[in-house]
Amino acid sequence: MKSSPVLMHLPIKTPTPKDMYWSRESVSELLDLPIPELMFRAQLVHREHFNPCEVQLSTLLSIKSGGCPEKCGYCSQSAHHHAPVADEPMLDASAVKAAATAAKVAGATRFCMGAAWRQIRDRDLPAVTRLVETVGELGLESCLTAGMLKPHQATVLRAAGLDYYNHNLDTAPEIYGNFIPSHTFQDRLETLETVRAAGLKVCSGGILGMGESRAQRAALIAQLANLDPFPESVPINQLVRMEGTPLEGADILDPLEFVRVIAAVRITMPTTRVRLSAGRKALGDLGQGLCFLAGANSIFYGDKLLTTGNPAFEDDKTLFSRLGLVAAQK
Ligand code: SAM
Ligand code: DTB
Ligand code: SF4
Repeated sequence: MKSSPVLMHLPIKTPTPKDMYWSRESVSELLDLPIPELMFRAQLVHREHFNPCEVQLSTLLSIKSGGCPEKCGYCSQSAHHHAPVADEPMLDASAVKAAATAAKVAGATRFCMGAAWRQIRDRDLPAVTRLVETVGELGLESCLTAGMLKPHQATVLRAAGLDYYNHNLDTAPEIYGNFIPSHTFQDRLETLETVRAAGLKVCSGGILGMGESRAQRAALIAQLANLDPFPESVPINQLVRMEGTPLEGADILDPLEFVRVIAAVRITMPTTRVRLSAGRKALGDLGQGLCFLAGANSIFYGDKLLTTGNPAFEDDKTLFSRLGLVAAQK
């Protein structure tokens, strides 16, 4: 059988040194591969670093919902949009303890808290710190996503035991302002540097389905992969088209495009946890199954994300059993 031109100019075993620079063109070449070739490469990389049958479980809780001053076009929590999401006060430690305990009992190893803030204010820091400590006391890994962060705040959170900070680059730099006009891509990069400098682990990924091209998806992946070091966790969200937001009428993403991105993230960031995040319900069981074959090895686990639904615990248990997957210990 003749080998394809693709096979001749890309090595079968994609090089994976941590210091490799990924041009957006090289990531585009991956995204453009025939699916069987792309999946095979992703699986080779996945098996070098992980047991492909183990998936890490993170549970998400919104600790401060709605009323956000930012204008992210996809988000139901912006005060500038007309989504039916109320501006709620921050949850207290007892509410977080109850939710985190339930998550642990259900099998989650990481508990992620999300706040609808542009940035953490110093006056909120003691209360947020208490929530981080509450999660740590239960023996769960903790993750926080609360907008931009200053160096002294990152240091306080790390000292309180925070493990991860989530701050997504979300989309390609050249179109970031089209969807998110109230802060810049550079602001996001600076917060990620602050997170890293404080010794926190980085969780950063993006949203697919906002009308971006495949080449723009490659640009996002290259940005993430070229962070030095690349993030320990990469959540990939499919846009949930929220009523009352500017993106409520966005075109539906081809699920195979989502799968391609998962595979390219796996290849370019071999040791990261690739998390299926928003949009799992829309992907369905077969779509998710393909994503696990492409190297996804983490999910948000629990029937709610921040303001939208997610598959129920029991549905995920059934899916894992059908696919022969088990929960990772960490
Ligand atoms: N306010 C903080 C921030 O913006 O970083 C933290 C919360 S924010 C909701 C966290 C991430 O959720 C966003 O960066 C985006 O990737 C994702 N997200 C929000 N709304 C979404 C939607 N409708 N569909 C898919 N992902 C969404
Ligand atoms: C991430 O990348 N996705 C999560 C988490 N990190 C904070 C948030 C998804 C939000 C989906 C829409 C909603 O529930 O409001
Ligand atoms: Fe606010 Fe975050 Fe939503 Fe943007 S994504 S509007 S910063 S909660």
